[in-house]
Amino acid sequence: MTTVRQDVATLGSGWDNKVLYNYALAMRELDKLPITDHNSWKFLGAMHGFDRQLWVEMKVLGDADPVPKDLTNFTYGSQCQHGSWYFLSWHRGYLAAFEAIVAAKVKELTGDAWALPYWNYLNSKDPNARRAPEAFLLDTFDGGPNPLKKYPRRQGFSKLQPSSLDAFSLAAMQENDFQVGNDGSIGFGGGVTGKFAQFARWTGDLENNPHNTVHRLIGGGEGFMADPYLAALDPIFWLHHCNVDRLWEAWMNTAGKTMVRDPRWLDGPSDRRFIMPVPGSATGMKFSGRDTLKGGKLHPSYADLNIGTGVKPGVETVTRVKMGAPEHQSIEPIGANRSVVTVGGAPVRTQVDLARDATHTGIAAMGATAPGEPVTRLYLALESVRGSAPSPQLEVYINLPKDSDPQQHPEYHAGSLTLFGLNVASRPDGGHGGNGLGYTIDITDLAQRLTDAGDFDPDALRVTLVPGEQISADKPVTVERISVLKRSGTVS
Ligand SMILES: [Cu+2]
Repeated sequence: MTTVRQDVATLGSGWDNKVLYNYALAMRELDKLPITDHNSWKFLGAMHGFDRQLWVEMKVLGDADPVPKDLTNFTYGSQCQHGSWYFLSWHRGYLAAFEAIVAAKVKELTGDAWALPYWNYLNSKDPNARRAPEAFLLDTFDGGPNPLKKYPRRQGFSKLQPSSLDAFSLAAMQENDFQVGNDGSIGFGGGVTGKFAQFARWTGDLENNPHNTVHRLIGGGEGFMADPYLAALDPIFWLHHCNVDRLWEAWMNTAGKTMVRDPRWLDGPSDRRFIMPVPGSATGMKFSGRDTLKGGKLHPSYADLNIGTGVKPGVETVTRVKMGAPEHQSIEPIGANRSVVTVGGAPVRTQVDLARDATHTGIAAMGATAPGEPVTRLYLALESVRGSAPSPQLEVYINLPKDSDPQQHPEYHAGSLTLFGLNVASRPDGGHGGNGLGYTIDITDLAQRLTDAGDFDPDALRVTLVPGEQISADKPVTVERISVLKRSGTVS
């Protein structure tokens, strides 16, 4: 790839931003193509997720529009990979295909070269970083409607407005390992799966935050970005994912980070290949994880990997103790609750009974820093989370005093989850039998603080789930199991 992806904020405002002007120009043309064309706006969007009835309802598609078979038989359509270690590699291929098709159109229309820009929304040096690039908010373009604002977003949307507890940060960048343990329940990149799965099981740290959060902050309850079936139709999707992809690239280039080398990741999935359309052709391009890494045909090039990434590629800056090679670390469940938890209109409490000795040794080794010493981290795992809303928000507290208002006690807040794709992952007729989603929340620092304050009982952990956006008595969320995981390693 010869073109370099740049920070959209550095390219000018409004339609003076030439890259976004050309983007709008190309999208207007790609929108004229029918969904049967592999280079059409609709076809590209449907590759992420497709539901004919919903698309007709949302007036994306006409009632009688013919839909190509290769969209509905999972060849091209509904390919997006979430809740698994393929999340980052699949989306990298998806970005490359989209970028190539738009760039070819820009070239044809203007003669300009074009690369997808990224939205650097966590750039702490830019006070306007959270504002959407202006071109996505303008009503008109070139005397007509603005293609970059074609589809609905959260009401009144003009910038990302996370709540004070929202998981909107670069915390994920501190994790040192892409995947830990046999199933990858813990790690930067998501859970292990050998097979194709639109929504698999364990959500990786980066996918959880900022990826999922930003989808909800843009989409709200009514916008396309909140729903995997519609998200990729919004042109802003691509600038968001471009930044997520850049964060992965920055992470891989940082000393002390361990990228996965498992052949199942490099060459998988085992049951099929990922496939992307190419400009002006009906024949697709197949790829696997290997192609997305340095030296591979889908490896991108970014203008900068430092600003707004929370890491300094090339510089040894270990902010968190290394726990040894991922394959030498272990993950052990040290307790679980006893029944399914249903969260509707109000906070719900549940108790996780802990194995006392395992908890004691776990807590004792949390702060280890001397090389060769055993070191642990603690995680809260939420398994098989199900519901019908597309991206509900769930707040998680531990050891919150009984009958107290969670809002008044941020000191017990363990984490905030955006359950992006919950609707798709919970469908029994979906690719994964409605298994729902899984999350792990790092509670090491909180457990340490509670221990220091004498408020951590090694026999039991009290967990409170607080409903946020898109959760109500009518649209509840259920959590099959809540457990505590102890991750053990050796300081290295
Ligand atoms: Cu996404």
